[in-house]
Amino acid sequence: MLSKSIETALNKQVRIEAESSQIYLSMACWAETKGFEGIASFMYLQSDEERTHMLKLIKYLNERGGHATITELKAPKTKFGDFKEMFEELYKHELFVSQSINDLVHIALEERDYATHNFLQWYVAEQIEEEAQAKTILDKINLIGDDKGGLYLFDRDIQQLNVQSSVGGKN
Ligand code: OFO
Repeated sequence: MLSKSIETALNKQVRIEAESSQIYLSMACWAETKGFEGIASFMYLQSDEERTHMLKLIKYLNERGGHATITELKAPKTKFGDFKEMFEELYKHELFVSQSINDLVHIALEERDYATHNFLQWYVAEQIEEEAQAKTILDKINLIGDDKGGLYLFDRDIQQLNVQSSVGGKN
């Protein structure tokens, strides 16, 4: 049985994962309208992943005697100055999510809720992966700078990341 404070904290994370999904969906749309199919499909996939993160929390909440509550979400940004700006935001957002997961882990330990603590370890590992991936992409984008040809190749190469993530069986 979940305590009220754990239930509230997990529900806050449900919302963060849902907002993450919307943020990446919006990035996918922006990239697609700019004609960057590779980046767009990478972002669509990221958006789907965030939804699975949200659902995993929802299931856990409901199965452990809590109630997952679905709320309205903050509207994501719809336009970006350039891809560098967009990927910087993605990286910053992942850092924010990691912090939020760390806070949750902290609350679980304080409450001596070891089941929730154990459940959250999946998210701790996931965030390490997501942060690293976002950082790798950002480093590449910084190397490319304003080079249009480089961006074209990057758009093609990022498809590889999609394939690797699905082969790696994330989620
Ligand atoms: Fe939910 O993993 Fe990224 O944010």
